[in-house]
Amino acid sequence: MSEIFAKRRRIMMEHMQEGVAIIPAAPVRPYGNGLEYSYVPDSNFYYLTGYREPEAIAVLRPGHERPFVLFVRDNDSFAETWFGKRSGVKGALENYGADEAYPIGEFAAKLPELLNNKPKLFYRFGASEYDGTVLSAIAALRGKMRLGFYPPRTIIDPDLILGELRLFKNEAEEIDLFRKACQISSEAHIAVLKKLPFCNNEADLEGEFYLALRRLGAERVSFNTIVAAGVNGCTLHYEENRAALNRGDLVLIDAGAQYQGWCGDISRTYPISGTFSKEQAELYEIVLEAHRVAIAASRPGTTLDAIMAESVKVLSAGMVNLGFFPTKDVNSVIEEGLYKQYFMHRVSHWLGLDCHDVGDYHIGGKARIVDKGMAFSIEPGLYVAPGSGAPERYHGIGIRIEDDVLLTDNGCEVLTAVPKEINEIEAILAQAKNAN
Ligand SMILES: [Mn+2]
Repeated sequence: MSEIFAKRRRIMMEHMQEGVAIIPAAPVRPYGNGLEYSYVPDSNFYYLTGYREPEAIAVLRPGHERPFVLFVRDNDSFAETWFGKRSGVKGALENYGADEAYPIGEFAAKLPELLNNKPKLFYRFGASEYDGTVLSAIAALRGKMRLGFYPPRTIIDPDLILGELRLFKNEAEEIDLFRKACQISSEAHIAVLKKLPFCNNEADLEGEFYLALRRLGAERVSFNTIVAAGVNGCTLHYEENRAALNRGDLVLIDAGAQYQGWCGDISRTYPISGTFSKEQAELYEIVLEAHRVAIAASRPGTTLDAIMAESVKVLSAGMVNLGFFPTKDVNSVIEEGLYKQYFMHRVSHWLGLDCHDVGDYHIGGKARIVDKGMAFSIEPGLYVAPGSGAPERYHGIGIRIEDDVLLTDNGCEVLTAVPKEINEIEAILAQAKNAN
């Protein structure tokens, strides 16, 4: 097990100063009769432990001589025959650096002792199945105060610390994994691009993306893949992915791979026929320019709002030129928010162990100043739904172009690399078709 998890626990405990933190693993989520959704570990729990099995709880108690306690599923030969190997208590101690480890079944009984005389409890209510257990332990201690047992009096959301720690990616080891997740996401996108001439349905492209990311070593998609052909591209989170691909339409693919917990998130929009029509190219170049200026603006000292404003300026000016609005005044299109009919989401979200990563976007009610080690998406788009006020020749076109950036000392590193210039995309599609 990498040292990085122990280092993160030390830093977490320095920020806690005192008290005790309870960080549960994500629950298994059942459906149907005895079936389960594919298991996705909780990122806070994983960040601190590197442990990927369900039914586990990490307890951190700074100042204690055995500060890291891990509750885990114990070994069970019957269950392991059905569902695979478990680390067990022994594995928690030997492989995950736990100072003490117990079977998860003992958590409720041990909790009052763990909380006793700790002034602060770092625990997120409403996010796990243990709220009742925690409240019972607090109540039990409250009943014994005259004997010198005191429960925590202050309860704090651990995300106040973990969100800030996870927001900054400054460890070489974690940056390498993050780069790899973005590289796999990029390679899988390129594999899909090369298969496009031979695909007939959105489902084919989704399948090609999944095949590529699994072959490249990723564990899963970072989020449900979006493959949206033609007018489906105007639905921002379209996930049906089963419509026919019609020559003449664009197809918007928003997909990412998760590698050792780290998430890539890339969107590209391609012409199904192999070449962009005049109208498609006009809109595409506007989105691409909005994407370029946002990347150029991504550096320490700015804000996500300021980066977005750069994109919105380009998108709005482009739409004004193409006659999208009754007015030719770009400023009023921006100030009155008219552009939002065609660009209704934000340009960036934090990115990391969660695709929509943690960390506050505002400080004191204002957009926070970004700094080295922060990572986010750059994803402007234009979505011209049929029935909108735009010139009819643009109706049904949806375009998004998304890359992932990590802020450096004085700019940013673009972590993702998939062709996005029109001539590059058309050349690759022509070459792919001819190679077969
Ligand atoms: Mn995104």
